[in-house]
Amino acid sequence: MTTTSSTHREGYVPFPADAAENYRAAGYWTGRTLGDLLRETARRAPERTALLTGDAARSYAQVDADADRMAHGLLALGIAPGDRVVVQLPNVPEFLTVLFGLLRAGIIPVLTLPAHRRAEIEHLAALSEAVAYVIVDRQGDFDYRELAATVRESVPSLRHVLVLGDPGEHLDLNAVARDGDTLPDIDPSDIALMLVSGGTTGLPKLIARTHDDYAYNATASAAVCELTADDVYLATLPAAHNFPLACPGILGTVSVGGAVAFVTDPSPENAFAAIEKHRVTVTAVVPPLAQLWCAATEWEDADLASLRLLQVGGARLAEVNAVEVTPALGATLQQVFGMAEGLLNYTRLDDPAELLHTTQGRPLSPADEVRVVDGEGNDVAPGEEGELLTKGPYTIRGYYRAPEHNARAFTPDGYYRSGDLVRRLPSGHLVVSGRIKDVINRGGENISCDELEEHLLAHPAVRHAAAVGLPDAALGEKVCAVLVVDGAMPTLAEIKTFLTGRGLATYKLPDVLRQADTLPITAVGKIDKKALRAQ
Ligand code: OOB
Repeated sequence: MTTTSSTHREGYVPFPADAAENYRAAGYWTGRTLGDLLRETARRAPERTALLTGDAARSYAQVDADADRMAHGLLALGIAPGDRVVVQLPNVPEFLTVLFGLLRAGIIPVLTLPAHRRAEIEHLAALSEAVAYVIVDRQGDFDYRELAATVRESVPSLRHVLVLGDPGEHLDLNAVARDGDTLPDIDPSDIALMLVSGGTTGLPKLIARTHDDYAYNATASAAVCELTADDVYLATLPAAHNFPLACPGILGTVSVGGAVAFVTDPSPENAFAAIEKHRVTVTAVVPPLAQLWCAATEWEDADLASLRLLQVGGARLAEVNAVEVTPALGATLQQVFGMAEGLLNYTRLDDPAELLHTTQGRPLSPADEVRVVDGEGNDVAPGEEGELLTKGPYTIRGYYRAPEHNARAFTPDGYYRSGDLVRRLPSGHLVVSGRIKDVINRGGENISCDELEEHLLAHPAVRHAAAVGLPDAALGEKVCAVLVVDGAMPTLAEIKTFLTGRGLATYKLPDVLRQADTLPITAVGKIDKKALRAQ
């Protein structure tokens, strides 16, 4: 017997009833749960490979049974449907069993990234009132068991720590699975899982996604990427992130009966070996990794011929880097502009090269509503820059347990204010031109960091570039360009001449140049401007 805890709905902002009805009537929401996606494939194609691990492979029938056993085991521990469980696993095959086990039990995974540490985990565990925390024993020189012991002391709701590997003082995850009879009925409009916001200010927020909306997110994305049962998806980015999880990622691949493989280390050496070994056809990366992979084809000799689609997103991909992808890796490039809050934009596989290289795609769904607005909230003229506002069948109406923040982050009529600056082309494709807050105010002139970075990256010596504002007594802020270079560092005068030659206005030219060996990155691998500014 299990009882559903209904506390999980406290602080959840549901879709309005009329919108939900429309999404169902139009067929976007099908009433399938995320657990059903796996179940349906397992029934249709039990013998097909679901999971490619180091040397073995697991079929859909096996993974389906593993997930059921995990679900029964978790419930037997006294974790109830509706309870929240913080999951912090690297890209290991067990991620799949734990995820589907939780989903099948109606227990809500709070999907944190391996790079999160005490500040984030404590905050997310406390906010969600999590009852359990799933970790791996250690990775590299970091011991998650110690982190868990600390978090347990400060978060009283945490009753269990489940460890993959040597459990130490905690519970052994591998000993949890057990047989059982019936699993709880799951309401597809209920919360399936929680993602963590990639927000650039303050502590991360929780993004509750329902079965209905997230199943649509994954299956519609699979359709746009033309995924089939013959595809092999490599989870290169941390699997807990929306992009590799459901865009179309792991869930999209499972829905069509393809195979999933994982790598914990996305370096070219390691990822290329996995691509060759598993005959990987699709994967997703962030722009700095795409750049590294392209460069690495010069010295790595793995066979990448199986790769048909490289998805790049999470941050702006500069045109100079976009054009390199297909010649270097032999795969079609797809730009993906997405957000854990919902809206996904994809370039389509048959888009002309110009659009593939210079835009961040167009909305996934015909039901996505996108507005581009000025500072007063009025729609800008077509083609003009403005803030992207959005609502739709897979975009949240509010963050979890964050009423004050929601009052600012959503319009009264339910649009999410993305904070992203975009231009919309006649084709519907969006060009991301920056973040509202990622501007430098130099003596009253606003300079978009993205724009300046794009120009800096066009310089042959510049591998990575980040523009940040530095406090300045006279100007308020001055422009600092931090560069990672190949070979000799250009001088400030050379950079100014180069940028002027590209037609950049004088007030946007850097005042200061700094060289760095590497740029700080976020948990998913984007350039971390906040950390850079702090430096
Ligand atoms: C993805 O999701 P998040 O939640 O980690 O970050 C969302 C933010 C967006 O609001 C935007 O500021 C930025 O990341 N972003 C991009 C971008 N894709 C995301 N900025 C410029 N160009 C792009 N292509 O990052 C995410 C979620 C699902 C799929 C892909 C990425």
